[in-house]
Amino acid sequence: MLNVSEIRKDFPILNRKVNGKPLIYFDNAATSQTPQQVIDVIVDYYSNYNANIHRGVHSLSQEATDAYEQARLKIQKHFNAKHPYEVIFTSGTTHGINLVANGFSSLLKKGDEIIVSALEHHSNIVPWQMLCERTGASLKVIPMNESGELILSKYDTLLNENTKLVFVNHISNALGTINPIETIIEKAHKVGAAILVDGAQSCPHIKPDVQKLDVDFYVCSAHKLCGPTGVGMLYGKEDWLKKLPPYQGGGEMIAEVTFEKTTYADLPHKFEAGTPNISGGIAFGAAIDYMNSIGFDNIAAYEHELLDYATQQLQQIEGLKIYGTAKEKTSVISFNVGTIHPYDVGTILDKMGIAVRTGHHCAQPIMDFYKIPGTIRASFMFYNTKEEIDTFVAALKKAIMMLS
Ligand code: C6P
Repeated sequence: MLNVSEIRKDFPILNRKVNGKPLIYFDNAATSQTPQQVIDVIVDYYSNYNANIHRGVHSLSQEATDAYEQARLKIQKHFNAKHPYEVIFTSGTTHGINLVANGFSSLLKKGDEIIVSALEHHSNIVPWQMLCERTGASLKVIPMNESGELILSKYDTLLNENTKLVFVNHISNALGTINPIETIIEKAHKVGAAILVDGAQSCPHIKPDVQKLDVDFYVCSAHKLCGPTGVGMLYGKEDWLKKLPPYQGGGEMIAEVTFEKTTYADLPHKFEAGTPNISGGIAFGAAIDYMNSIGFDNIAAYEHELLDYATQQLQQIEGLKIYGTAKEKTSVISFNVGTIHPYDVGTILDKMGIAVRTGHHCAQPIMDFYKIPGTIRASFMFYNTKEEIDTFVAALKKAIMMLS
């Protein structure tokens, strides 16, 4: 059982007003809020030991390096990577996917096939299309059904000996569907394909075990799990990370540089060119500590309660249609009301202090599937409450009256 009123005290932003009304923040799938514990870590870094890492002999640099590498260890432990050097700091999910897509440029050829799912965010579509353009490989798509679930029997028909890579998200950002990644990974491996799982939406709700999943690459962003923006991680199995060439050249990623030839640093530094987001990396570690102190089982159970409660309330509104009704779903509700434009609803809700996301959610193929321009998306975290949902539903009814 979560003590939500105590938890809410950790989040200073939840005390503010927006347009004169207490903030109700239901845009967590875009970015989660940051607890004081994580904010303090960032302030402490800039107040006490701001310095570049892995470079200086001086004390500040060593303190910063130690804290940054401690964060890497926390992340390794959290995701259960076998080695710390299998954890690459990135600027976020998008960066991690592009790093892998770029690396595969030299490993794919014409005739090779890669598979993506119909439920992907643009970040997990466009880099692979660019990879296909560079290599001549072709892109196949696992289709979805009306409920927003992937049709796995169709996945079976796409897999063959030419399949080199599969990309799928763990949880859809637009619909909240939890994909059966265990099965998807197993099937990819049966034909010898590598698989990348986009964990941007799952990392705040589920604690994945990358070794148990046997996934080749797993990417996520810290800002989705109560950490700062501009930092994330790529997990890759050691063998794969050794096979892939570096993504960016620069300081930190080299062993030796001459004008004739440069040799690259070992993992993880081979993929970490330039000065990283040091405070962000350290705060990412603090965010993981924070989430674990609440407990992922507690988080999942409570958020499921919120999802069920909100779904029941919304279903009672005439003309309201929920998109994404998968059996396995996380706390995301995408919906429209009649022919009212989502943007108009979002704007009125904002006037009442309620933050939701409207639009295509960077998942245009999903919107095309349903033949809609976009949806209103409410997404909940463990610091939200049923009372907030009540206020949101009442505000939504008012908005519908104004717009009808
Ligand atoms: N989705 C949303 O409102 P970045 O921007 O790199 O941290 O994450 C990109 C990304 C990749 N995959 C999935 C499944 C995602 O949900 C996101 C980010 C946000 O849904 C912002 S567009």
